[in-house]
Amino acid sequence: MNKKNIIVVGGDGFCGWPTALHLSNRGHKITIIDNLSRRNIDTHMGTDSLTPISPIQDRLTAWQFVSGEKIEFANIDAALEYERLANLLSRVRPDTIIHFGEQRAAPYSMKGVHEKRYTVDNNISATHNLLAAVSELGLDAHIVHLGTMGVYGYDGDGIEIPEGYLRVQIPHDDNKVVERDILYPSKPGSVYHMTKAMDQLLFQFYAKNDLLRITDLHQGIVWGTQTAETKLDIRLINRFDYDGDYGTVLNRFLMQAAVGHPLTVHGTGGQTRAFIHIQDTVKCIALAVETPFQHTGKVRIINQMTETHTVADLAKLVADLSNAKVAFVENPRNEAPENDLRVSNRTFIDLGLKPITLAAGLMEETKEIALEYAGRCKREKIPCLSTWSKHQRPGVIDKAA
Ligand code: NAD
Ligand code: USQ
Repeated sequence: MNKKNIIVVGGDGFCGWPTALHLSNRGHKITIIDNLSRRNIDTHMGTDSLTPISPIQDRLTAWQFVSGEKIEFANIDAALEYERLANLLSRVRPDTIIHFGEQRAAPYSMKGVHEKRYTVDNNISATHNLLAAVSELGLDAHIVHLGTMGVYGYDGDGIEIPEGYLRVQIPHDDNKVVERDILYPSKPGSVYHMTKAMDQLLFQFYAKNDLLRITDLHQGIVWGTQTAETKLDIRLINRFDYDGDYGTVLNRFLMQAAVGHPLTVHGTGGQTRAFIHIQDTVKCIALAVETPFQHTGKVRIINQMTETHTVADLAKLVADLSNAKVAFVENPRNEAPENDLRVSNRTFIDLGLKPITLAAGLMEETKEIALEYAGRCKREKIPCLSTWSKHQRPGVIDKAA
């Protein structure tokens, strides 16, 4: 395999850190860029990862100790420090850039005007700065971006969601029909998801105008915590978000079961979502990076998910494993109460991905993470207090009921 020179933007985060280690383990040269904003948001909100994550310098020292590989780190804000970003790209001259460096929580992005503006400014500027710098420096770097399934929306009409594009037929004069591949219509459900929809247009423009090679991975909700590499030393442990803003649904249910808290199902729990285990996330990204990708003038879009479930089904699965109670709480989000979801994930399956199923991985996650670190949970940080509009109520358990 051709060893690559890779920059990982957002490489201190939940997906970025295990990806950086996995690619380093596969022999690629890795440089992480991260402004540590995710850690700073935790400090500001009084929250913390359920797992005890080490400072970035300790993480890097531990990785060199266990693997013999050195990962470079630069504390750069990709949204605000264009010159420093461009200087680093110019010095490293990467052949691949993986872009995780965005504010990624939907509830955080809906908390208030500050968080909305921060999410838009941070995410759009970070993406655009990267694209502009690669173009300006004339780098032939493959940009791999972590997008989201949520850009497609959840219409629930049973159509299989394709990988990014819809082939449409447009009736034309003289009874002719013109065929086009168009971006699947975006229907984002939060300010955060909206930034991912906006990223798509930035990618389209730079792929066409500046001939940049771009892969956009539309990822589902990531669950699980550890990968083969993060298990090698306690200082490498991955983060596990459980609070009402950053915790995602399945990891929250596992944590709630471990601390004896009812599982907080929003509304009826009829929302169907796409999921992927963190170990499959890192494998998919390695496949995307290592598979040759020539410029075609078109962004390559791949759906990165392995199974779909309703929220209520997830709660039942976790409750059956743990005897936890299920609480149906007010839905603080403006989302369809129920939807179908069928998604094509043909590209990664064809490239050889053998997915970890929920049924196979849940028990290990419960024992090794949720129960192991339950004592670190701050129960007051569990409720989802961020509402999508002023007319909605937080997702808290009604004590009177
Ligand atoms: P995370 O918040 O744990 O990691 C993001 C990292 O990027 C953090 O370390 C943060 O400090 C850094 N960052 C943010 N803005 C930056 C900036 N301006 N400059 C430099 N660094 C910056 O999030 P995650 O869960 O690892 O998600 C990574 C990416 O994957 C995100 O873009 C997210 O939208 C996408 N994604 C995540 C999930 C999921 O379930 N976690 C699912 C689908 C897609
Ligand atoms: N939900 C509950 N109870 C909870 C928490 C959430 O019922 O305690 C429900 C939500 O209302 C929603 C569903 O679970 O219907 C998923 O919520 P989530 O917080 O797990 O996921 P989401 O907000 O969609 O965002 C996460 C990541 C984001 C990523 C996205 C992928 O935070 O970065 O882009 O998953 S996707 O959903 O496929 O777009």
